[in-house]
Amino acid sequence: MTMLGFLTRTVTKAGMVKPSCLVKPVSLNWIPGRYLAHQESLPKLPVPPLNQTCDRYLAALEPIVGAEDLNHTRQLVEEFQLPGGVGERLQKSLEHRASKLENWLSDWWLKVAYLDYRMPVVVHSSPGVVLPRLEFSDRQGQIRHAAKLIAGVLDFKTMIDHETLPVEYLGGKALCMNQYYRVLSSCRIPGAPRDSVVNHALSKTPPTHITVVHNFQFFMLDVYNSDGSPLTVDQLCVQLEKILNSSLQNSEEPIGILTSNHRNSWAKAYTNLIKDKTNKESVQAIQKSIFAVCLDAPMPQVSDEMYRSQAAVQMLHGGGSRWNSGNRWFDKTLQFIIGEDGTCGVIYEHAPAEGPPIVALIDHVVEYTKKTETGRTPMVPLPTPQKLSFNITPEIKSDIEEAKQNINTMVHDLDVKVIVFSHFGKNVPKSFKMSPDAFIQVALQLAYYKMYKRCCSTYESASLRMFKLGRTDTIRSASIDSANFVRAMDDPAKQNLEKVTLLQKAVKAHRAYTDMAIRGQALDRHLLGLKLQAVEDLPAVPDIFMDKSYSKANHYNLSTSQVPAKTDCVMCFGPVVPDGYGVCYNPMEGHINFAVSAFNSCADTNTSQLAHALEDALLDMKNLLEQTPKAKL
Ligand code: COA
Ligand code: HC5
Repeated sequence: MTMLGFLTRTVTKAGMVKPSCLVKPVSLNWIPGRYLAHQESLPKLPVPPLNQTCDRYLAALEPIVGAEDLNHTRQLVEEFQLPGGVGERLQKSLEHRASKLENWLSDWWLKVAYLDYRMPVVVHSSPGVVLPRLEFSDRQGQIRHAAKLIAGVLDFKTMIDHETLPVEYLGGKALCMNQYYRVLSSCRIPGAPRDSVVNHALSKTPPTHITVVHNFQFFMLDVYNSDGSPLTVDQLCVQLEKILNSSLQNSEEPIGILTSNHRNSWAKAYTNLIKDKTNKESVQAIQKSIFAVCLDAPMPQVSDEMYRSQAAVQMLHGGGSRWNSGNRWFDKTLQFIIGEDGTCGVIYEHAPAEGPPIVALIDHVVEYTKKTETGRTPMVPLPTPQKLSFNITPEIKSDIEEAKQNINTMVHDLDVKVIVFSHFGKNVPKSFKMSPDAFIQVALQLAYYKMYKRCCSTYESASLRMFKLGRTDTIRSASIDSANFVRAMDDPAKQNLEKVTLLQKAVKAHRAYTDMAIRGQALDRHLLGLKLQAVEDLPAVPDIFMDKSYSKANHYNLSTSQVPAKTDCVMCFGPVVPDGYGVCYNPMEGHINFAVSAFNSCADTNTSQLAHALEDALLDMKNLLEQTPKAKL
C-alpha cells in the first residue's frame, strides 16, 4: 500500500481533468442578503511575490535537508527565478488566473487535496471528533440523546438557512462563511479518476430528511412536520424507536462498508451498485439527506485510561467489519455517532469544509442537548420512517467482502493515543506572554527531536478564511529557530538563560509564520499553484518540483492541526505518510486534549512514546521559563 502525504499527492498532466465534467460547483450567488453582502466584502487571496516564496522555501528547507541537497536546491531555485525564466512565466499565468477567479486556489485545492486523492477517506482523510462520554448505557438513553442532537443540528440549520450565523473573526479580520453552506445536505460521490461532491441544500427542493443507520440498515427519516416545523425531541424519539425496533438483528449485508474502500475500487463498485433502480434510489436518499446519525452497537469495554483512545478509533473507522464500520456512509459529509454505551462523536468527510465550521456546529449542538426541553408535541401520527432497501447481487457481495478485508487491515494498522495534558493549558504560555499555539508547536518539535535526534518536515494547518473561499495554507513548524532551540535543549553544555532566549525566539518565529500564513503569504500553496500552472502550461514540470528537497519538504512526518472548541472534545485524524504522525489538539484554558496517530506497520513510530515526549517537552519548557528569572520579565 502506498500512501501519499497530504499535499504530496502528485499531479500529473494526465491526471488533470478539466473542471467542467466531474466537480459540480455550487453557486451561492442566489443567496440573498447578509451572507452575500458579507462574502462580497472579503478580499481575494493574493499571489505572493515569487522571490519572497523562493527565499522562504530555502529557509524552510534548512532544518530538514542536508547541506549538499540544500546547495543543489539553491541552484535550482536561482535558475527558476531568473529574469525572463520559467518562474516568472508561471507567476504571470498564476496572477492572470487570480484576476479571473474568485479564488485562484480553491478549485485546484478541492481537487488535489481531496477529489483526486485515491486513498480511502477513512483514516486517510476524514477527521473524527470524540464528545464527552454520556451518562446513559441503554437504548432509551441512546434514542433520547440522538433525538436531542438531531433537534440541535436542525436548530443550527435554521441559522444557516436564515443567514443569521454570526460572522467569525481571526486576528481581527472577518472570515469567509462559505463552508457553512456546504456541510449539510451534501455528500461525496466516488468517481474515477476523480470524485465529486454534491450539495442539495441549494436545490429547488432541498431535503427534509436525515439518514439513520442502525445495525448496518439505513433509514430515511423525515425531520419536518407538514407545516415545515422541525420535529420535536419527543417526536424524534418516537420515530427513532420505530427505526430501532425494525432493525434489531444485524443480519444484513453491511452495504455502507463499500464507502470505506480505496476510491477507485469504490467507484467501480458504485457504478455496479446503482445499476439496480432500488439501490440507486436508496443511495440517492442517503446522498441527499441533511446529515446522518449512526446508532452504534457498544464497543468492547476498556479501562477508563483507554476509553478516549478507543472512542477516537470508533469515530475514525468504526472498529472494523465486526463492529461499527458497516454502520456508516463514509462519503456523507456529516455523520453523528451515538453508541448504546454513551460514546458520542462525529466523523466528517473533509472535501467540503475545514474543521472549525464543523466544530462550531458541534459546539452549538452540544449546548442545545443540555437545554431542558420545552415546547408541546403535536399529537399527529407520523409516517413510519422508510427503510432503504438494497438488492445484493453476487458481485456486490464480493465487493463488500473485499471492502471488509481492507477496512480490517486499516483498523489493525491504525494506532491512536489520546492524552489529556492536565498540567496546564493556554494559561501558562499566556502568562509568559507567548502564543499558546506556538508554544505547543515548539513543544512538538522538541518531543520529536528528543525521540529521533533530528527535525522533520512539519505541517500545521493555517486558515485562509480571511479570503473569499479560502481554505488552508501550511505553517512549517520546523524552522531554523525551532531547530536552534531543540538542539540547545539537548545540549548539557548550554545554560538555561541561552535556552530561554532560544525558546522565546522560536515561539516568536512560529507566531510570525502564522501571521504571514493567515495573510496569504506562506510558501506552500503558492509553490503548489506554480506547479499546477506548469502542469497546465508547460511540457514538463520545472526541476525544483522534481527535486529531492521538494519531496522531503512535502513528506510530513508530523501532520498537525489546532482545532479549538468550546466543548471539551478530542479531535483526531490519521498520519499522512507511512512513517509519520497525525497530531490534533484542542487547547483549553487549563488543559490540552491531544490525539496522536501513527501506523502500527511502521517500526519507527510509536504514539505512546511521542505522547510522553510531548508531555515532557511541555513541562520542561514551563520549568525552564519558571526557573529562569529573565523569562518572567
Ligand atoms: N501573549 C499573551 N496571549 C497571547 C499571545 C501572547 N504573546 N499570543 C496569543 N495570545 C492569546 C490570543 O490572544 C488568544 O487568546 P484567546 O484564548 O482569548 O482567544 C490565544 O492566546 C490563542 O492564540 P494563539 O495560540 O496564538 O493561536 P490562534 O488562536 O491565533 O491560532 C492558528 C493559531 C494557526 C491555529 C490559527 O491562526 C488558525 O489558522 N486556525 C485555523 C486552523 C484550522 O483551520 N485547523 C483545522 C484545519 S481542518
Ligand atoms: C475536527 C478536526 C479536523 C481537523 C482536520 C485538519 O486539520 O485537516 C487538515 C486540513 C488542511 O487543509 O490543513 C489536514 N490535516 C489533517 C492533514 C492536517
